[in-house]
Amino acid sequence: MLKESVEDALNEQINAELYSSYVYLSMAAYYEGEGLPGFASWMRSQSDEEHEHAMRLYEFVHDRDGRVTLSGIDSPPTEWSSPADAFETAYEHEVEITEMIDDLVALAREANDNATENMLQWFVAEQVEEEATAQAILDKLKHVGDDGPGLLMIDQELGQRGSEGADDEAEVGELGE
Ligand code: OFO
Repeated sequence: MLKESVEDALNEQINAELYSSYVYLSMAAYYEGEGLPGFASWMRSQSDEEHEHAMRLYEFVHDRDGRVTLSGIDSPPTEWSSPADAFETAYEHEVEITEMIDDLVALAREANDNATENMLQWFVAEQVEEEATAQAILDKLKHVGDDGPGLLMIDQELGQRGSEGADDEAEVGELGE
């Protein structure tokens, strides 16, 4: 049985994960408009992954006999000044989500809710990866600057995420090397 304070915070996190999904979908649309299909496809995969994060929390709340209550999702930004600017936003967004997860862990500890704390450890590890991946791609974008061919090379690389037979995480991981 979930304590009310933990249930409320988990519902808030479900909303934050759905907002993340919305932000990345908005970025996908931006990259489509910029003629960068690889970036767009990467962002669509990221958007799907965020939806899965929300559902992971959804399942957990129900498993603990809690009640999921959905609330309005804020409008995401729709325009960025450059491909790198959008990734800068993605990176900063992930840093904020990490802070939210850390606050949730602290709340679960305070409530002596070991099951929630244990479940959240998956998100703690996931956030390390999310931040590192966004940072690695952002670094690459900063290196290529305004170099068109360099940008197209990254676009091609990002387009491989989730391609048939490829390991999704490995594909992303390679971008950080
Ligand atoms: Fe759900 O990890 Fe990003 O936001």
